[in-house]
Amino acid sequence: MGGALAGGAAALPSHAPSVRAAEHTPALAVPGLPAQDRCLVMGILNVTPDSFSDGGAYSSPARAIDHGLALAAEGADIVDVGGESTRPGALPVPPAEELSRVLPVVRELARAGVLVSIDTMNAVVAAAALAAGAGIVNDVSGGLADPAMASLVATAGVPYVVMHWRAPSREMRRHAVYRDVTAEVAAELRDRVGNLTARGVREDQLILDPGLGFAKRPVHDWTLLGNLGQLRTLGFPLLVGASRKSFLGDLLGDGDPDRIPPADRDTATAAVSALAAAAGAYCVRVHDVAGSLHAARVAAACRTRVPA
Ligand code: PMM
Repeated sequence: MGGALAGGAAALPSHAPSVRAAEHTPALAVPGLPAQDRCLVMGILNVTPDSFSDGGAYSSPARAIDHGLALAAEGADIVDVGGESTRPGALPVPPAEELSRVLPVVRELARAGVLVSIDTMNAVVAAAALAAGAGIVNDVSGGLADPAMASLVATAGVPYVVMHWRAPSREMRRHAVYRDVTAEVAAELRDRVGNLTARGVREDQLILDPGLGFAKRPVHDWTLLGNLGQLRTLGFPLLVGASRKSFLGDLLGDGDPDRIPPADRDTATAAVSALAAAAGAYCVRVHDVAGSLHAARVAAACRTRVPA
């Protein structure tokens, strides 16, 4: 019985990749973020009536605050508060509306000692959230949507998540055209870094994100996930946001994502978190914190608990 395993291991070719070999020490520390010997876990808190994955569940401030505290209690290193849905086809939300959704939640979570990131493309919203106690800006447009974002982030000096983005949600589908998605995403992220640092943002503030599902088809999402090592050569910490996304529904529903509702994609999300962490991701952004925290710990243990 046990021989099957031993035999299988002996039969592996010497160049076979192993989880341990693929794991990189998360040596890229980001000032302002917790130092952990594992991939960080960012819990998602969408204070919106219309997000694809949890739309409406936390649209009242009281319910959102309770859920943010629950995410932190589950072990989230960061709670990411967003007030504008970015689902494909979504329309922009006026800044005043976005502010009224997120500010009471950011303020209360920060007061409770939670490390909050503000998920916004709008510099006015980011500035108000930082003033209310947020410690990180997460901008799915990587500074492209609002030209004022770079100088705000440069002045604030906080960690800044720069996601790969090509167009607003209402039109992103038609931008999902690539010849070599990994090379193009890497080049476009490199371009963003150059633009942001030229405007005073420090390199050590930056966390890069391939933007799964944003102007991407499932094949692009899988390719980027499979090539995280190539994106790591950009030299920045990577954040991976796969949680409950359509490419997981597409896989589990055998080509029909609607067969697998977003809330039934958490086990697959945790599997992605384990693989991303093993490939050296710095942070994963997820709805179900407990599953991905276990995944991140397992990936770290494959590196740290193996006797030399
Ligand atoms: N995805 C969504 C929203 N914000 N931020 C980052 N950095 N990366 C992502 O992949 C990302 C994000 C959309 O997903 P949601 O509606 O479940 O929040």
